[in-house]
Amino acid sequence: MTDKAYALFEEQQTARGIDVEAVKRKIKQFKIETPSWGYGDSGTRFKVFQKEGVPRDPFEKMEDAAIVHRLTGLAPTVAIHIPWDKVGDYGKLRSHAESLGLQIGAVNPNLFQEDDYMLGSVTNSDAAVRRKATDHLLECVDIAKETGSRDLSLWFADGTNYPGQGDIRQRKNWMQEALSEMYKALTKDMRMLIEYKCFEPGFYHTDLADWGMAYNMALKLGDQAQVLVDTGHHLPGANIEHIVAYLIDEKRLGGFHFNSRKYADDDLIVGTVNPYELFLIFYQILNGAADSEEGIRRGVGSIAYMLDQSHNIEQKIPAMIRSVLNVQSAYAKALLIDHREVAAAQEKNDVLAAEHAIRKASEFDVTPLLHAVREEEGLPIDPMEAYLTSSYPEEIKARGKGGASW
Ligand code: RM4
Ligand code: MN
Ligand code: MN
Repeated sequence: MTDKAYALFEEQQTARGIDVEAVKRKIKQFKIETPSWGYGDSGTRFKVFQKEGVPRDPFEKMEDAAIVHRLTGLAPTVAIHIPWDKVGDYGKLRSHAESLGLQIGAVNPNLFQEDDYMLGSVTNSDAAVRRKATDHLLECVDIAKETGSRDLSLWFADGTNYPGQGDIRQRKNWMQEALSEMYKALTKDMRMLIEYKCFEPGFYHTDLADWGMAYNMALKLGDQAQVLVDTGHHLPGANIEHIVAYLIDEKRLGGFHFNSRKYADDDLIVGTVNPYELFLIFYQILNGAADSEEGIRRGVGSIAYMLDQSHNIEQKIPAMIRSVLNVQSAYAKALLIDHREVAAAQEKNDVLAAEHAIRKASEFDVTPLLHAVREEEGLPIDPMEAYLTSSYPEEIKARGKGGASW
């Protein structure tokens, strides 16, 4: 059944001049990191819901992440959040992950869950709190050494709620001081991915409010500092694709935190609210990498694709499976863009033809293509169904309620 649909797809795409084998190779290479915190209990600011079967510790989070990877082939790395994933022996967590076919991905310092940080962490007016926060950043660099992680993803809740509450310029300098100290502790192969967010929990100002501030900080720090684009961290209407293209051109796009949003930092399953935006993000990435040497020079090949979601009302493992599949299918569609066709339309200033060349790629049904890829990789054709009909959902119920939460 899939054979026939795939044969048609291949014929149709080949006729358009698309190299379907190359597309398949790229799909097979494409990986997405899942966040450990997306497997645990989480909630809104009104309530944390406790679910049956939720992992009780970081080791069990790895086990759930391993299932997602085993069924999709898409998620071989898992980001950790410290201290949510604090363990006595990170070497042990690393070997546990490796025994499950995983690797530990980005290390995320957490500087927002202690009373000391109520008025800021690295930008707190109290030098002792700034010291403590910076020490935590350094601790995370050490953890990254033990876990074999390349990336440190940095998000700061630092900001203010009222005009005059803090000295914005002073805080900017304190931020730079802390990040510079951390930067010096990096080994040559590590990267600092600097995340920005326009508001929340600070509602008047946020110390790193947008990509420009994160980019400026990265420029001051050096080449190992790059910008992390969390798709939920922009003001409504922001053109994220433009930010992506700009950062690629400046060689400073370090990675993504994918999620969907309707209003604010909603952290919903990626690709559910605005799949076209996701597709357009990939268009910019592939455009940056169209000429492969040029792409490599711009660092497009080392972009870290990560999810940053919290699943409050949905089942956690299926939510993660849906998320990685959504990203994969947006990527697959973007691989069907004929960049020569776009360039030819641009050359003629044919606005409608250019837009059409992009959009039509998103309108192809990539299901037969993805089925073929999974078949070739020895993966279940339908990973979601494979999970739901497996014994795993039943087995984890033995963990009971009250697992790890933030
Ligand atoms: C923040 C930000 C960070 C994430 C935390 C949990 O809004 O997106 O990346 O680590 O949430
Ligand atoms: Mn994030
Ligand atoms: Mn966020």
